[in-house]
Amino acid sequence: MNVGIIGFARSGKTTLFNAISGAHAAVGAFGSRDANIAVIKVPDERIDRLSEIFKPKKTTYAEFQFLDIAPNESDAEKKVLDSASLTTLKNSDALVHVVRAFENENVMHPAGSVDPVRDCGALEEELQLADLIVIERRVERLTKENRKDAEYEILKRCAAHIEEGKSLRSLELSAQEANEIAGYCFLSQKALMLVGNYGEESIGEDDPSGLAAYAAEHGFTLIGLCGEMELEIAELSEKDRQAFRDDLGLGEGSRMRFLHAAYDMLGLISFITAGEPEVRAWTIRKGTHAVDAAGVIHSDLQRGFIRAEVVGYDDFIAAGTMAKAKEQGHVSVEGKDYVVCDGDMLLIRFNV
Ligand SMILES: Nc1nc2c(ncn2[C@@H]2O[C@H](COP(=O)(O)OP(=O)(O)OP(=O)(O)O)[C@@H](O)[C@H]2O)c(=O)[nH]1
Ligand SMILES: [Mg+2]
Repeated sequence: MNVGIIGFARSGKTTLFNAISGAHAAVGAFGSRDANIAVIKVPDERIDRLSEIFKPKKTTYAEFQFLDIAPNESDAEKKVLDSASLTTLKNSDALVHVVRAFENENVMHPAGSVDPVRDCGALEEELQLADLIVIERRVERLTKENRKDAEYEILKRCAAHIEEGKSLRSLELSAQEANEIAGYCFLSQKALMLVGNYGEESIGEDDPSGLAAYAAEHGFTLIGLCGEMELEIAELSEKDRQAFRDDLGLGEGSRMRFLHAAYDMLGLISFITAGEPEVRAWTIRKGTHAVDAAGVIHSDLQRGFIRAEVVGYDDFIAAGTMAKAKEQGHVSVEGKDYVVCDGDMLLIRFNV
């Protein structure tokens, strides 16, 4: 999973990136001119527990890759994203828009004032326009070649949708139509989560900037946090961290809240493989069939799939060992079409 962090210059992208990844990328005016990249392991108590039981040679957590997009400072038009960033983001599975909601007169906002709802609209529009340019170029080409085929029809529909001021995310497509345009990796079609970066003074206040109402109206997942404080906390020792959070009434760490929200937004779940060589979590979308889950592990397992032996994590823990779980009838034998559930422990039988 690859998540692109975008937002206006000085909105706190790098601050958030550091807080969730434990990286130490430079913030403020000295920030990098290139995107920062970090891979973070998704904490998972189930994997911890299974590692204790199986004592594997290797333990592997699910991973998220984060890309902290550098601000566009060259462009006279004051776009948030330059063309290099737009290209980079095509490979992202989802976008996170860090919206500045903190006041700080020492930190300039490129638009001159702090207005979260305005910034959300502006960024959406940029993503839409970037898609529209791609669409128009392609439509022109198809028209020249006199190819008014299925692709042409669907692109025309996409263009009309954007011209109404809407993102492709909200365009209803059949599976076949979605497939037809998947190769374009349209930016306004990607799942997008909002992170409101609030000032310390806003902690505990209800929707101080109107961002929550905006998110609800447009169906965006929103998490609110105070980036600067989260970063300070992230740099404390583990012991001090929770005490500090409890003191301030901050609840779960930004990293966990962020990851949970991202998992939800993307409709992701984890399944597990456990054995002596390795205990490992794998990330898939909800609704994935066993044969496709096998493919996430290795293409051979997908190609030569025979069956999956499945036990839910809780059932396994209750039984204590695989043999007992079998005895108690908790291990089922499933075919290709079995829909994998969160926490399923899978053993794929295959033959190539
Ligand atoms: N008061 C306050 N300042 C913040 C907060 N988050 C970030 N800042 C400050 O705002 C400045 C910009 O933060 P960055 O994290 O570098 O923002 P950015 O979006 O990565 O900026 P660019 O990479 O230049 O686009 C830094 O001086 C931060 O310390 C916050 O929650 N509250
Ligand atoms: Mg930055």
